[in-house]
Amino acid sequence: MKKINDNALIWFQIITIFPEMFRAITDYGITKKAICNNIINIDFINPRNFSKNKYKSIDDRPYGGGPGMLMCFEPLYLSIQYAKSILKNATIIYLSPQGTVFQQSNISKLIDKKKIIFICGRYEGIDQRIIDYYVNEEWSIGDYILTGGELAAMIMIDSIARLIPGVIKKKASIKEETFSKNLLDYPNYTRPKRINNISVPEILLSGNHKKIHFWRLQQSLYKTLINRPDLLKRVLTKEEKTLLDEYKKKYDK
Ligand code: 4H6
Repeated sequence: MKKINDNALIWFQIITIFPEMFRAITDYGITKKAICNNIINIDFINPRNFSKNKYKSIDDRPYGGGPGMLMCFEPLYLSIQYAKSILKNATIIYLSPQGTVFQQSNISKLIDKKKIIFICGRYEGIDQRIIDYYVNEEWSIGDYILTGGELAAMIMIDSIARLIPGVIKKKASIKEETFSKNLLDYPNYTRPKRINNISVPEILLSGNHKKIHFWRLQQSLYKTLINRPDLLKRVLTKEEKTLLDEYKKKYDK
């Protein structure tokens, strides 16, 4: 029998007109396993079921004019009330390009909430009164526009799920990650030592753990400097500065 950790159970209630999209996380990999092991639970509410319109429509034109349609207040409001009746005291999250940008450092506070309702917007967005009166947190996954909030919700759930105790086996692999150190990852290699005439860097085969540590740190620092200089705004330690200078001397022209 699999061990079930009741303390860790995080419940996601998702308000979406496209619940089938979420198979990307419910049917594959570690998130699927987390659901099977009762570490996370994902449930759906379709606002279309709350449309009182005879065509089951849930969109309407914006007051003041302009292109496109908006999700109506009522089916969303009724979906939220239903979600809240299932998940008492849940935090209601709305994903939109107007939200605060979601980062790795925001995840732990969300894990502590244990009950989260996601509202997935479609069309050009939703009636502002829902946001003003019923939404607790408005997040964005980054500075780009999607056709709906579903992919954004899945990305948030995936990144939250893997930090829940029991979802990923090795704690070390999480602690060592890019964003906890504010440095990008160093390059990794696995067998064979040589393939298509391409070799693994000699130092990784040396067995000298101290040298390997400094090589990896040097690789991380240089990669970060080139691809994400914004992460290197902090003051470098003397050791980091030395490693970076040494790398630049060797490879920069
Ligand atoms: C809310 C409001 C999230 C949701 C408008 C959602 C990007 C993100 C959406 C919209 C999203 C993000 C609908 C506006 C389509 C543009 C769905 N896009 N849009 N960065 N899209 O987190 O038209």
